[in-house]
Amino acid sequence: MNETPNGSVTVIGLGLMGQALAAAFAGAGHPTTVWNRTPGKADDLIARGAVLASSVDDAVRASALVVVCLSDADAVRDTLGPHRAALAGRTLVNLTSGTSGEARELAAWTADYVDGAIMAVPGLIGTPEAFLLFSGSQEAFDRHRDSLGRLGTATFFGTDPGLASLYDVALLGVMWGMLNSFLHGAALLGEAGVDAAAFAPFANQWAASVTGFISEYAGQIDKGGFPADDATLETHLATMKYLVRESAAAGVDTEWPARIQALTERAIEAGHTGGSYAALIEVFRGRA
Ligand code: FVH
Repeated sequence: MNETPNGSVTVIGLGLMGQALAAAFAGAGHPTTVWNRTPGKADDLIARGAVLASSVDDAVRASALVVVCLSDADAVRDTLGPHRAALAGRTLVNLTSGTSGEARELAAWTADYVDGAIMAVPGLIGTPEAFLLFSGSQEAFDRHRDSLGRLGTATFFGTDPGLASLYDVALLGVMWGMLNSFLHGAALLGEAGVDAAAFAPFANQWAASVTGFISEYAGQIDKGGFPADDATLETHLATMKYLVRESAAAGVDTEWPARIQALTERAIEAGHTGGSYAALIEVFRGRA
């Protein structure tokens, strides 16, 4: 089915995120059909003009673009599996979090499958700050690019349906790494009577500097060489030990910094003496 401007959209799953997605489509003027296992969650959307389908099958058949956002891949299989026939000729965009393997498996359901990952909280949906990652059918994505753009800034990574999910988990790893480090640092400074709010601006400023390291190290990783133009692994290791010792002395949990220290020691033991911090990629690759 070809999309018309402001073409009809179905949203299946009205949890916190699904409601935000449906509200963005309805608010942008798309005729929007919704379905949720628990019907009461559609009330606000109905007030905004969305139509509640009485069955999954009706919901799928209502639109050329079917967006699903459920808890996990099992819920997608349970909900849409019995209605695969109705998907023929429609585009299925799966915004449910999952693994790349699950995405590739679901892609076998229909030629017009696009997998997606949402890098935003529900409150940001419909703004350019929300960024959404897509992969799968190029043709289907192109056909619905404008509609999907209503949700935020959309990026398409190519025809491997698993790529959006891989980017998703890799980016979430970046988030958790940064947040763990901030929380550990806040615990450490908190023992000295420093509020987290006082630490936060410095953590933010330093995080902005670190983004520069990421770009530099990405170049080293892709070239396969790790010249220490800034600081050697040994210099990093020496200062890491202070973080572990300070934590132990303050009664703050040492597991997080000790893990970082252990990874660095493994890189040095594997022969990356004098290399840059980017050499740790070999540890993560399982080669050190
Ligand atoms: N919320 C967020 O900030 C994040 C941002 C990044 C991406 N995630 C992913 O989005 C998926 C949905 O997340 P959510 O926040 O909307 O989750 P809930 O509010 O818990 O809603 C879950 C919906 O899934 C329905 N559901 C669950 N199991 C089944 C099932 N077996 N059959 C049918 N529907 C099912 C549930 O229905 P109900 O409980 O209301 O009846 C909700 O509609 C998720 O992958 C995040 O990782 C969001």
